[in-house]
Amino acid sequence: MGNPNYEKYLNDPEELIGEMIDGFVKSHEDRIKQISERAVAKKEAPIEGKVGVVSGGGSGHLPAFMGYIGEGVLDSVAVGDIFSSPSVDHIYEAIKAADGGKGVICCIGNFSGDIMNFEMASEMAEEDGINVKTVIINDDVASAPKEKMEKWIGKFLKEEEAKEISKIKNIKYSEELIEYLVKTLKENDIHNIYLDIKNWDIDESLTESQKISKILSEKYPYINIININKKLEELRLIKDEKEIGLTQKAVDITKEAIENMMKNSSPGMYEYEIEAEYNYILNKKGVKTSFDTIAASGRNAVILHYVNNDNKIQDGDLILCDLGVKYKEYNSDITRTFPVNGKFTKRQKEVYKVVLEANKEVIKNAKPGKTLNQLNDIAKEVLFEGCKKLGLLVSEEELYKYYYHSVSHFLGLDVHDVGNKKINLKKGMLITVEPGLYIEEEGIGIRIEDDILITENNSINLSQNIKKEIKDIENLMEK
Ligand SMILES: [Mn+2]
Repeated sequence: MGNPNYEKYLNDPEELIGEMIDGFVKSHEDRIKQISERAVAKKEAPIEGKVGVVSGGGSGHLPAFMGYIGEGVLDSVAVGDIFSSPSVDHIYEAIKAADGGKGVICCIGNFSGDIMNFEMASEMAEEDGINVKTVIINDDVASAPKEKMEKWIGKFLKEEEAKEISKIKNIKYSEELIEYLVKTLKENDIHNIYLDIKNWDIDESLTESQKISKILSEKYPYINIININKKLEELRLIKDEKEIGLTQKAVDITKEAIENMMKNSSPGMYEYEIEAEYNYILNKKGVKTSFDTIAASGRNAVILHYVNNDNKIQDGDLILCDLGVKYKEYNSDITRTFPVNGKFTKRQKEVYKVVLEANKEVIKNAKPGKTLNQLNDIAKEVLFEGCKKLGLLVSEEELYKYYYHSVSHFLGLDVHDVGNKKINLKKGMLITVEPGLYIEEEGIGIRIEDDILITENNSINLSQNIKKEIKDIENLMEK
């Protein structure tokens, strides 16, 4: 977002909002009722007064906002800097949700690809009898001449072109966001603004929502600025069917790519060559990794975040591959460990079986009511008993030598998604289960990681089809 330019607005107010204001105001009574009902249901203090929302600087909160609007908790939404490339589905959801709330939609996209998504989404909406009201596009697309930059990164979209392509009449640049917002506030007597403000370190630069907060509190001190970050995090924790579907899709592509790695690896290859077998499938599907791929052979596997992947793999080595796929903003996070020559040694099998047992035991216990900390305790118990049998340990205190991370984290829009390890698991949460053992002196590092959906009474392993039994891996790798 560029210069807010609100002075200009104060001196020369323009008609920026149009027809949506009427609906916005009329629907106000119902909205407040719904907000209060939901608040009571959630045993929270009701939100009073009209509600506006601005987001910015969060990571992937857009779907959560949509959920909020869809459920009538919030009236309007202005979303900034969340996705540089919102998908058609997300835009469509936003349009639908904002229609229900008679609110404003301000989505920010970058290049023509995004505006095409807007077009598709608004067409879908129109078919459903919903009117698209406002779209704000990034000021990267703004009026200033950018011919020089266009030679480097492609054409910028002009306002008129965006209107033409998207058929959306009300198109604005994001540098107009503040004045647009201020006008909406004034004309509608809004006094609560919900901002998505994450707690950043003091030396980090201001996020968009912090900048907006600063401007508003300076110029409009009567407005309450309320941080909605925590609420959004709560919403993000519970995934709806669509989000689960997207994650499953990410997992399914991961499966295909891992199996391609397993089938095509042999001693003497470099770790990056095995990584390339993974990337090959992702590239063919037009998706990206959800984080830097770890392909760590032999002794490298005891380093948790080894991403150099430049070592030559020796015959007899295991290779630990921790990797994921990002599919429409949702992530998989999977680890498999396999023998590069296709056959586990006796010792490798012994250690592998311990880790696999821990993986299965934790998955069995991943259900509503449990916490991630409790799951980690279960992992530690199994790993400790296993280490005793392997002749590695005598006391539980020593386990940290061979197992030094924790067994689970939440998964979602971020690979390490929001949520802390003390809360009780609930239906709709997505977690990883990833026990490991790292025996440096033997050059063995093994981790087995699956993505688990918590259900009503139990859980579903979204990655259950990705081979992890010793015989299945060996069969798959048989040349
Ligand atoms: Mn993980």
